[in-house]
Amino acid sequence: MRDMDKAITRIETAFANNERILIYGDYDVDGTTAVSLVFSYFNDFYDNICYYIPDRYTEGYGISFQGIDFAKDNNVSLIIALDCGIKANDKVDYANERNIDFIICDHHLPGDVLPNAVAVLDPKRNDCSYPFDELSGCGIGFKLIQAYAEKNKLNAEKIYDQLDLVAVSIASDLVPITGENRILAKFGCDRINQNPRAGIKALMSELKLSRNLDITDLVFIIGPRINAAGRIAHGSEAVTLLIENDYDVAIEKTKKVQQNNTDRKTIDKDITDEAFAMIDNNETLIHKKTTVLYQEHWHKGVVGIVASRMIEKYYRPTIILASSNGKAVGSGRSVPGFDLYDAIDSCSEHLVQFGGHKYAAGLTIELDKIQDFSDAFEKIVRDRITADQQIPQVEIDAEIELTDINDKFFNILEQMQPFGPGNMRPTFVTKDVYDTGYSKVLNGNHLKLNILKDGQSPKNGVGFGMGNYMELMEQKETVDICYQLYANEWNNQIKIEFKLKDLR
Ligand SMILES: [Mn+2]
Repeated sequence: MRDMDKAITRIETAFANNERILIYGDYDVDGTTAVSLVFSYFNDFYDNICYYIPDRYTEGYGISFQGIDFAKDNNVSLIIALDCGIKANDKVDYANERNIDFIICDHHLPGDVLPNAVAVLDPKRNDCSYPFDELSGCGIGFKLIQAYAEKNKLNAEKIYDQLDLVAVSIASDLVPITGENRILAKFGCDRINQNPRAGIKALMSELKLSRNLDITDLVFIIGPRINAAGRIAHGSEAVTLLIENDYDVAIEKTKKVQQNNTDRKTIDKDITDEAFAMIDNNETLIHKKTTVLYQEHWHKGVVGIVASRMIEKYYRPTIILASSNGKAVGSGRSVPGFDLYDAIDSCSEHLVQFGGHKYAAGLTIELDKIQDFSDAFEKIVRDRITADQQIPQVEIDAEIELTDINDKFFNILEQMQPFGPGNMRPTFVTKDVYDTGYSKVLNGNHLKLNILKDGQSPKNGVGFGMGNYMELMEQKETVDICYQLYANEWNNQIKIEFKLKDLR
């Protein structure tokens, strides 16, 4: 990777001169896992090292002046920035004026001019020929320690011990699980399931998770708990858990992480319910093509999560805003295919600032401009969104018969793991199946299916939250089902079952 030699040489000089090194990373899962990874690895043989995570609310995303002041106050002369810094030109200059060097390890798109750092590791640099562009921020941190170990002929096992964190970052940052990420994710999941670090083991024990975890579990169970620290308390709480070597201490720290997550869920649910009610009780809002909502008392740490929930229900481009320092700040989320960033860009005259990409964006608005922005955004979306983009689509990989579903078929499918963005679990369609008479709605509105197709033996499956489809099954002679296959372990027996995605 471009600049790797420079980075390693600078780190070796720091070790040789016993310089104080600061590991700096963002407050999200990618940032905190990256900091934990690089810190744990170097701290194993080098003591003069500390870490810093900015406060989400007082400092915001990326490298902050406060962080550099902290470094100066603590006699730091080298900062290794992870998952951020690629556009922090002014902060790096500020550090240079104070005789603090920077090594930047980022995976975001660089601007026209790179910061004046000792080394800038970023596979998305135009002049970097590294063959894989989609590493997570934590993945770049892994490359750094890997290069260090290689150059110094150190034990490779110690490097691989850190892969659990890389897997968590890959899952949570939603980078594609293709190429090198798929390999890192596979061996990272193996490490989590065979011999996880104390912090992750403690988290799994607190959650009573005894089964093997996959990428989906990392996205929905482990990731949110690490993330909750930065949203509710402080991102450094996640790092203290992930770098803890003592299991009993880790168990104690997990309790705090769990509490943060419970608080986060309560806040998130309260706001979501309130937002649903705002729309459902308003005829005009119900029929719009967009959702733009603001409440002064909403917590800005969860606006992104709430926006995603709104899309699940109303399926349209959504922006949720909360107040911050006299302005409205918020997060936008889009539906597949629709370019949210472009749409916001077209209304930018009403905004203080905005940034993001096709499906997710952040923005700041003056309070008295919210209505103007909301109207302009609605108009732009109404003009641009296609009919297809307004209906949830299920992508189908293949049409198969019930007789195709057997152990051998399933085992071959499982070899495609780990699944995730860029490598989704295959979705199948089987046509003309019918109820054996044993299908039913379970409490909580889940559909328990037992279906047949002429000449083929019956299969079991479940459709979560799809109990309302029972009526359709009873009306029609045969239905087409769309599903994914899973192994269901019950009474020490493994059964292949399908998870219903759609039915018609
Ligand atoms: Mn990242």
